[in-house]
Amino acid sequence: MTAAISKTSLLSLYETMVRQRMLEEEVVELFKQGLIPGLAHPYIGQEAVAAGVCAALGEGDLVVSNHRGHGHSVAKGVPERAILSELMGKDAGMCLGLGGSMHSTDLQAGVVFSTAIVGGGIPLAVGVALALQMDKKTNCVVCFFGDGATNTGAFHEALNLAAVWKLPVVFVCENNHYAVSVPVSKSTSASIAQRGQAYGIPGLSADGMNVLDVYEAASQAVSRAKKGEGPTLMECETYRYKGHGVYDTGLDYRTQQEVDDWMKRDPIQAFERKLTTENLATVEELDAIRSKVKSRLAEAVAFAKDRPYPPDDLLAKFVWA
Ligand SMILES: Cc1ncc(C[n+]2csc(CCOP(=O)(O)OP(=O)(O)O)c2C)c(N)n1
Ligand SMILES: [Mg+2]
Repeated sequence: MTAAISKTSLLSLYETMVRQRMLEEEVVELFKQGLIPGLAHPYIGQEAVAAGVCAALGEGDLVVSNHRGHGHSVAKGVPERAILSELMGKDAGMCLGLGGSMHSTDLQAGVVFSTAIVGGGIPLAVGVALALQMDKKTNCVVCFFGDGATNTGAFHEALNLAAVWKLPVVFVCENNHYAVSVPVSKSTSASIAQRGQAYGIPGLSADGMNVLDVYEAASQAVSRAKKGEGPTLMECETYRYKGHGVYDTGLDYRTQQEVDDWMKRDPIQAFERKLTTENLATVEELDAIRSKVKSRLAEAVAFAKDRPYPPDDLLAKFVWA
């Protein structure tokens, strides 16, 4: 499979994951410094999912995101400076600083919206897919959500309707094994991927710690959606290294040993090993990518810190009442 992917695309997958990781590490620091109001839910550990899925998308394809969405925005091409400005509530943010971490939109990049209502984005993504179908577009929409979201009624209603109407949507479940503190083993009776069968659609399982595995599954799902064959459910098994949110150590309901075991499968390190041992890239090339991302991130942090907060009169502009 790797042979079919160009070196440029492989390096691009790597760069996307490094951008996601470095951005989130910075977000955790900025939160500790009191520079990010509200909440943030780190994506660290899950990078291969959004990187692999978004690499399978083309021009005009869309993404619906959730509360753990910074990595989705990065993978869809939103610049770090717009994300960080949004998180800090500054005027250069994706939503002019009004949305914050969990409610960010960048229509130009194709991030239609993100929502903090668990499962709430799934039926809305179906609506986006219906609009694409009615407009006779050849694009698709990807909806990212967690394992917890698959136990909401909205998930089941949305999958059923999308299947009946053969809508161009790819449902991507990021099974990071916890919904806040509840392990998936205590909330979910069968494999999430298998739930696709109940609605007559494919249910694909991908290794969410392996960016190429995710890319391959997503490519199948995207191609099916664009051919008018309908939706696909993808379950990507992954893990969040940090707590549920920036306030949570993540160790009250799981052991350090469990975290360490997952970290041994780190998606970025695993991909580095693959690229270098199979002579697909050199250590120097990967170092250069990390340096580039690091300096661009430092510029973005300085940029966001310098920006002003949005003017007060902007508040009333978006109130519909
Ligand atoms: C409808 C609803 N119920 C509860 C919450 C509180 N809440 C926020 S995130 C979350 C867990 C989500 O778990 P999962 O879907 O697995 O996503 P993850 O956080 O693991 O990425 C909960 C219960 C909410 N935001 N919305
Ligand atoms: Mg989860």
